[in-house]
Amino acid sequence: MTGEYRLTVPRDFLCPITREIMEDPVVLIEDGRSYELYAIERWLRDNNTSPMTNKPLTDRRYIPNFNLKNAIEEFCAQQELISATNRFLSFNIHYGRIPTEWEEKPMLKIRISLLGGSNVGKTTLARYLQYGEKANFVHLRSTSTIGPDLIFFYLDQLYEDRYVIIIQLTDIPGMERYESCCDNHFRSCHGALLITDSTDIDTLERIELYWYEQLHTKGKEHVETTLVCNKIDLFEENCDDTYRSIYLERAEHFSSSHSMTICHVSALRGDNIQVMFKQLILRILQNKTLLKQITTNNDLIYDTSSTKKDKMQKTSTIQLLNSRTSRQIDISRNSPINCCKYF
Ligand SMILES: Nc1nc2c(ncn2[C@@H]2O[C@H](COP(=O)(O)OP(=O)(O)OP(=O)(O)O)[C@@H](O)[C@H]2O)c(=O)[nH]1
Ligand SMILES: [Mg+2]
Repeated sequence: MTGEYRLTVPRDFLCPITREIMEDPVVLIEDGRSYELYAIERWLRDNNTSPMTNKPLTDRRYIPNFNLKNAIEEFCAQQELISATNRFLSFNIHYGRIPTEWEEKPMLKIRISLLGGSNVGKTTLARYLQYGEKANFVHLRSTSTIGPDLIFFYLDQLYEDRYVIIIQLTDIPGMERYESCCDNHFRSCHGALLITDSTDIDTLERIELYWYEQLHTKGKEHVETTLVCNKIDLFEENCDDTYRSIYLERAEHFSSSHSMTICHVSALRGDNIQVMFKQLILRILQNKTLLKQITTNNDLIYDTSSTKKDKMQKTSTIQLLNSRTSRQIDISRNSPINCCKYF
């Protein structure tokens, strides 16, 4: 996703004998230069000169250089952090069982809600993220979602080299008669995809007038949002120029006036789906307020008692484990296999 970034090693951190970063730097008193301890010891066994000046030594003593050691340790810690960030940025979103070696690691859960009217493509989008191109071969009953479906994913890179990131995706029913059951998901989500069908400008209006308003009245103050213009395949093929420019202008105006990202996708073909999710996840993790909630308040939204918390934390894993075995079964739109019963 991004190129590898590394800090330049200051020359003073390198031992003049080994040309490597020092772990135990010592100062040779006579020439005032720092060397790696084992390297200067070896040098002085065979030589009676300064490795740097080549002049004969009258004083062969050396003392630890604590200041340099501290500076090198700080540099290495910073470099390690950068390397961990570089590794993390190459993450992909996965559906299925988390690697066994991660099962005991601490988990952070990010909640993302799919919001938008009926038929805009929320379930199709979630299915694409689950199954990729195979999504089109998974048997789906062509019914609308009737209860919020929770689907769990994990990122295949550890965050800060230690946290497993679990993504809880909520696929909300878009039909108006189910709207009242969505309040919990407005309140708890850290990020939301506001989805429109780009071939139907009324779905954009519904986002402006209802879904966005609900999210901002009931949701977290700092929730990260993306305006999703779905069905670009149909938009490009079937819509005339006049309609397209009206729709695009309105979508861009809405997104820029609310400082949200806009993304053109096709949930059916999978265009831009992974990229869009990756961008949203990174924005959530870069949002200090949300990150604090995710790291300190993870899973405490419904119940603060430790027993319930433990149970909920395990749920993510359990759900991921179950999802592997249930994948080949008939996967209807509203199949409970993706619903986590504890929430
Ligand atoms: N051509 C095309 N069709 C799409 C796309 N996304 C979704 N669809 C179709 O749109 C219809 C509705 O998609 P759903 O994913 O069920 O819509 P939904 O938003 O989940 O609807 P509700 O569950 O009622 O809220 C289905 O027939 C999908 O195949 C897309 O990007 N391109
Ligand atoms: Mg649906």
